[in-house]
Amino acid sequence: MNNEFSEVLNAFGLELEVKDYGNGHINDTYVVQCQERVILQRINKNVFKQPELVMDNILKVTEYLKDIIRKEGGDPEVETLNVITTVEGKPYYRSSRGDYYRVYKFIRGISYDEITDVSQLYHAAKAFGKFTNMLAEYPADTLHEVIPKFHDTVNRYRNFKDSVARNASGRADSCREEIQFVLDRESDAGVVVNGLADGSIPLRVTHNDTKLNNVLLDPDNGEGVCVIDLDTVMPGSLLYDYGDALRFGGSSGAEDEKDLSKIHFVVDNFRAFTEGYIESMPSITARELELLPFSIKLMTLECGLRFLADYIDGDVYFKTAYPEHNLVRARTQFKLIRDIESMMPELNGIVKEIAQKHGH
Ligand code: ADP
Ligand code: GN1
Ligand code: MG
Repeated sequence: MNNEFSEVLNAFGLELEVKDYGNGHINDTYVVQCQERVILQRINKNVFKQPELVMDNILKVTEYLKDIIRKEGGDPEVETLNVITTVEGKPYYRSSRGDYYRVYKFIRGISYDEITDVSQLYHAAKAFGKFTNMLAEYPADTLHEVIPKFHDTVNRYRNFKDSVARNASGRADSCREEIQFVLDRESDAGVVVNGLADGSIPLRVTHNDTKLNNVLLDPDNGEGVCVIDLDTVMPGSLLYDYGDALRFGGSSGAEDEKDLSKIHFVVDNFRAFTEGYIESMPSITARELELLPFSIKLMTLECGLRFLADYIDGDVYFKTAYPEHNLVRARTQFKLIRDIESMMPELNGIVKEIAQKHGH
């Protein structure tokens, strides 16, 4: 174990203790104090400029959720994240190197990086929908905007154009077609941001990063156990959560699949997720329902342009495994968008049908 880890574990009172034990004359005997299983995370300082505020949001939201879960007869130790504080009672520890660490109780569950069965989408949707529904009465304006304008697609376009103009990596000329693809769709960018501004779309407490691997599913019965990765919980629109989940979960392939012939939007995945989401989010409004299919396109566009901007910036934000990684990711998003665009009437029809079934 490196020194940084022993310093951090010590701060959380989690140091592994090994002591000589007993007075045997033959063997060497030790008593080992093992701790419960926990998750230790170093918070990304590049992404989260003020980790204290991230932890403040997480504590507020998880304490609130625990109360609701308890009242509903659930298990608050399992159905939401539980922050373990330092011995001094702080929800994070700043190491001597200046890094921020936090510890959560370990929750038993599977985090799927790829979909292996369509039921995973149904159960993930129920968990994400329930998460937003439980927070429906939480005062959204008491939460910090830890990444300002995170899903403000209009602002993402502004930043994208700045990245292209700056061309820090010199890569812009190698992806003119992809840049044009993004620019051609700029008129979509304002739909949700403007709806939030004029009140036609309700401001809610949202998760904002609803990849399938951010929900733990029960290894035995496949049901949703807990929504995790709460770093980006902020005021937002439910359309961000629904759209981003299907950006990922609606794809037939990995986010970084190089062979684009393997990438298409899967209607069965869409149907399963939409069923689960509408079922567990009874307070969804008519305008939100109407925009569900559009939100998938919007969030896929936003994510694609973020990958492309990062490629042009020289890979400064997302972790990459090889030089073209961000460009490959952007291309899969754009392939999906073409598919979604051609399927829009069909997707709208399916949402209407499911919504009616649930009394909307
Ligand atoms: P990132 O922001 O890098 O995606 P996450 O918070 O999602 O980080 O954590 C990464 C992975 O660690 C998750 O996908 C999940 O597999 C696992 N994980 C995170 N928190 C817990 C927890 N409390 N219990 C069990 N596994 C967890
Ligand atoms: C990041 O942290 P992770 O891997 O769950 C990103 C999301 C992107 C996603 C794309 C804070 O999510 O916004 O949609 O990658 N999170 C942040 O895979 O930027
Ligand atoms: Mg995650």
